Amino acid sequence: MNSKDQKVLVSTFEKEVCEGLTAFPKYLSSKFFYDEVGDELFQQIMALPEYYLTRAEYEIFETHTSDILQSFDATKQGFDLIELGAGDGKKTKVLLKELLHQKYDFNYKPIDISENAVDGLVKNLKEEMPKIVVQGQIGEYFEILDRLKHMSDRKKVIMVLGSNIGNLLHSRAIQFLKKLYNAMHPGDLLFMGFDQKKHPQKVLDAYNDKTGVTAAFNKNVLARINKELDGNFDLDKFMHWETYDPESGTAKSYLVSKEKQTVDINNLSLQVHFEAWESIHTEISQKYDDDTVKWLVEESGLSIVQTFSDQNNDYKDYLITK
Ligand code: AVJ
Repeated sequence: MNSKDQKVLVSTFEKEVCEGLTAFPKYLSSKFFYDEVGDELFQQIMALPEYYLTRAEYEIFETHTSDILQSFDATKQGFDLIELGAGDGKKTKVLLKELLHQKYDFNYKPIDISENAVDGLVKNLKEEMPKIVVQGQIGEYFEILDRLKHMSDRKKVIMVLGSNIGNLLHSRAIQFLKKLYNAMHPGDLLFMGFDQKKHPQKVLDAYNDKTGVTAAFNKNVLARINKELDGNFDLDKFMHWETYDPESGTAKSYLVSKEKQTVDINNLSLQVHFEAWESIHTEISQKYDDDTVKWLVEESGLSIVQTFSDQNNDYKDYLITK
């Protein structure tokens, strides 16, 4: 085997773990939270009293169902409903039920980075709503977008819910929106959730719950390195730390080493040294306001048509067009 072949065999996970843990300051991408354990922990997060995001978007779907569907397909010409980062599809089911009920002509294409999540959702929909044509796909946002353009010639309504875009820095969010722009034809729609700026304490609490589920979720990336790359992280020697900057609207998650230590990652032949209180940055969860969303959207060549908000104005879904 030559070195080029060998490189191909190195997974993104291996490559990025190596890059992130040898960098200064250290970082790991939040996309690696989501294995089977991580999916389960995220389910628990969505049910936490502190994690308002899911309930707020659920409320929007429940109170504005007809308006939202009307905005998707006013002319009833039929469309493909494509959901990026579908997860368990709990919120989307509210819409799917009503789309069926009102006899809209549509296919549902859920896409997620977690194979586990997509398989579960497709199976579940087969049982609960057998009439819907569902085509699940597994992949990362950026790679999926390249496939999206050629996926069908019907009108597309692309959904990115849960403020999933909040994991991207503004510059990457614009790249992502530009890619969506390229995948869209005029008249196609994008329906996107953006968590809004609010009382800083409320944001901090959402990402630092009392029961420690978020801490376990954050540490799951270390557990994954132990499992998949034969590492020996001692999870008790790290603590979860959350910050929120009300000016930028950026919530950040870290894992902080409680002591000076060295960790082996055998499959990478890597030793990682930590000074006491050294951090690994693991996630950003961006909070927005209308001006910022408008800027991101217009910077990408798209425009906002309409917004839907919960009663508290904690969270907004934006209907966007090319
Ligand atoms: C799924 C990316 C929207 O950032 O709010 C929840 C993930 N991280 N608690 C978020 C998450 C910690 C979540 N997103």
